[in-house]
Amino acid sequence: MRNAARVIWTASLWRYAAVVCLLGAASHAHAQTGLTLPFDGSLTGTRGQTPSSTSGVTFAAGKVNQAAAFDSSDVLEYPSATNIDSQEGTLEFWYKPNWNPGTGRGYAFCVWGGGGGMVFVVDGGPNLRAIFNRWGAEVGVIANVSGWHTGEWHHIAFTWSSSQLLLRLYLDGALKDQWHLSAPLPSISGDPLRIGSEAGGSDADGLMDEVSISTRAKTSGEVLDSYLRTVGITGLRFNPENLTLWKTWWRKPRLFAETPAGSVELPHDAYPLTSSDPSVGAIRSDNDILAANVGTCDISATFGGLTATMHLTVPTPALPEQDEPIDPVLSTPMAGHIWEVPVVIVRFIPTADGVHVDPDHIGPDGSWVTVEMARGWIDKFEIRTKNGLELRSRFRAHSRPEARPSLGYRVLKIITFYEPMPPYMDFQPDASSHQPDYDQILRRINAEHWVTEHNAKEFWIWGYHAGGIYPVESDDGRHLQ
Ligand SMILES: [Ca+2]
Repeated sequence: MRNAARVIWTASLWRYAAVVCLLGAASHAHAQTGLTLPFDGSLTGTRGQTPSSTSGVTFAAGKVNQAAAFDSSDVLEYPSATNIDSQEGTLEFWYKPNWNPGTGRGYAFCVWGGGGGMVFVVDGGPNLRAIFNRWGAEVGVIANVSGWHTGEWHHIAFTWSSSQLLLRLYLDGALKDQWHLSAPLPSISGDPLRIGSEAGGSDADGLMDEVSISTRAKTSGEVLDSYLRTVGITGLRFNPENLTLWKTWWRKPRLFAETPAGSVELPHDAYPLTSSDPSVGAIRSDNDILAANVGTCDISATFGGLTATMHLTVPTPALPEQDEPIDPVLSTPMAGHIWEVPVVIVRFIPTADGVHVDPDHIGPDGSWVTVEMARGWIDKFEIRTKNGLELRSRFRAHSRPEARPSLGYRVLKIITFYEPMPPYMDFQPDASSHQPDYDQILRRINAEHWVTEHNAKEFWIWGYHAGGIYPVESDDGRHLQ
């Protein structure tokens, strides 16, 4: 068994050469603090630490060689000095529950300190959670685990950092919860540090393996590396592998590691991107892709010695963007107005052939709509919108015919893009429909210039509600009545 584990280590070392280099300073082999418990037939830590008290703990086949088995009468305690730090730390381990959700009882993995101390448990929910400053102003992180099943291994990691004022909880390599502290954590003094049970209380009721406590908060990339190093990567892929971005759009790609336990999305800071043609697909400093020019290129990412490639297409619009003539009704605020409201208007009319509005973006019901029809409708709606907003800004006009419009709208510019709207992908990226990415739209038209140089107070954006886009809606449609 030991030889088998060494093979896994060796095989994964070349895969993770890049990551391991980054982690060199934190390598367990050289750590002077922390507690690493392989539980391979022994309760002794890798620095030679022996339990200060133990009874009843047995060993069973583990995730890596053997694991420690805990049930209700078991005790396993270590001195806390140099093994754990109250201000900065990471607790990570593999866990195989002996139970299915629905028991309503709690399970304890690690406990240090009484009042002001820290506990790592599953509650009756069942929720995996850490509680810090116990019995004081408690703070913590939590993740529901009602999808667990008895006999399944899971990788669990908690990090805490008073210097970053941050608590984090990871499950199977992925960040599940975080909490921003308003103050440093309380210091904890005294012994013992309990593993696998809380004396006189809950126990882990299952197997714990490869328990590692370090005295600094590991990064998301390091936690993921711990997880993947054990499960092994069988492949690396982008999703999607073919990406279309219109010129000026930017996007964080999504990279997944395939493992025997399923696919895991890698955090963006865990892999560098390269472009086969930066004049088409530029890699920006925050590791996203900017569609700099029309064309195609390949974007690649390397992680753990594997490389994934996606094909980027930056299409040529069927029609070039257009500065529209502005009707004098739109460029002239209503007579008698009190406040002027300068406006910039942006229109998105996606078209594949330059004649019809693209049914892919407005839905099959709109296949008969031509670009010219859509333009004509928007022309009318703009005038109607301006008049509606101005007329309804007359204070108590129902009884005061002399009431002046408070607002007088002046349209400064109208620009039409014959392209889809950029979707906002940072929120619920797996959803089939997204709100428009207003940041990308406003930056594209240099909204800052219109605000600072021309005093623009509103931006009107004409789009559509189909083809993967759902705009933010409000009741302001009443102005159109
Ligand atoms: Ca082990």
